[in-house]
Amino acid sequence: MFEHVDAYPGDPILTLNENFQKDPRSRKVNLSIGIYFDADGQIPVMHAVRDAEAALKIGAKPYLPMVGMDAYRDGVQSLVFGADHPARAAGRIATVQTLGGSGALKVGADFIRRYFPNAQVWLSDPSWENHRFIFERAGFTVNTYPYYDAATGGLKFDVMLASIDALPKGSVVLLHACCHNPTGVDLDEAQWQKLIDVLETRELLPFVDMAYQGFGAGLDSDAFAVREIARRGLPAFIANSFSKNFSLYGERVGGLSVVCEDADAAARVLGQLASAVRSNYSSPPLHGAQIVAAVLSSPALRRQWEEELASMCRRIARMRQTIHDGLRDHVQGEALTRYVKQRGMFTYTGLTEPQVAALRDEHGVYVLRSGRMCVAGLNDSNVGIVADAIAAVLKSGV
Ligand code: KET
Repeated sequence: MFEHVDAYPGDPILTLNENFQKDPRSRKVNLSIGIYFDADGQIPVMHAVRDAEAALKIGAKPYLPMVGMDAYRDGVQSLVFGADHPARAAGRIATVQTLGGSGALKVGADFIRRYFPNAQVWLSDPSWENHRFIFERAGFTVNTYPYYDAATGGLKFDVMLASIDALPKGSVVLLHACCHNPTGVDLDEAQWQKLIDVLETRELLPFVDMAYQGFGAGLDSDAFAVREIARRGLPAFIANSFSKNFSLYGERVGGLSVVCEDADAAARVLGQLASAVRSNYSSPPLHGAQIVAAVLSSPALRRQWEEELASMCRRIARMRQTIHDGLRDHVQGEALTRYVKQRGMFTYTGLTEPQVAALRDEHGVYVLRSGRMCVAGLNDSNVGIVADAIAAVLKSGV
């Protein structure tokens, strides 16, 4: 019956993370998956989350509505767009609760495929590996636009812009709102404005993935592109996730917001998103949404959460500086400064596949095959091991 089912080669991120767990070496270091670990190498339970969870009354567990919990959806909108955003006031945004950022991408992809069946999708080169898997599985042809400049460790903005300027009308352009995964290289505000001009004049459909809000320049600045696109009246899909900024990975808390031309369109879009949810998994889970809604709606918990998130960012910045300093004698120029220049959880190290394999096999240091390092996995106990391991691998000439 199943002879034609081929073996799954595994996922470049999740399978590597699972292999790390099975590695018996005690000095191993996990810099593979995009998870924030604290100074002790643990996934933190944020105090705001703990307090919100403790205050939850254990009660009945009804189904949530297909679109999710109202207070949660309102929390998503006010965090992503800002509480007073004009698109929100106009009722132009259709928001559903989703199974993390991944679920938002999938529900959005299915919706676009249904209503815009001829559109193709363009991803940055490179992008989060799962973007391609999600959009291809939803039936799209997936292409790439130039993005990362390996020579400078920065952005090829002009080439990127020219390439997007040549896309057919109605193309779906996947953008990272902030803390680009895997490169850590973002657009600045002036570049976003130019890109939004092109999206508008070419009538393209931006699909913005915001999985790291708060890990770049701050909760509001990180949402600049999203808010500007919505303010200027472009239609847009926004996937957001609370996996990282609430440290709620396994609760699967995310949101999909579709910015529409008016409230009437938003109501119809919301209905079809509900239908997409119903025919997939019926309705989203309760627990994580209760926690996020409680934190975002309580001024005291929200303040506490923002402070904790800011301190997580400070720790990442300190680790960026520490690994930079540790590599100073072994890595030169741009290949070194990128450790402090690139933003968010990741640095695109430029290490080659054989170097990555040597790091893992000989030193127990796990980074992705692409050379992406999760700097949020560094701490005072392992950063020296990692710097020494990279130095040894570079010296060995593999
Ligand atoms: N978008 C991006 C850009 C992203 O990096 C992730 C997760 C997600 C969406 C998914 O978020 P979630 O809410 O968990 O569904 N990235 C990390 C984990 C993973 O690959 O699933 C990572 O890149 O390591």
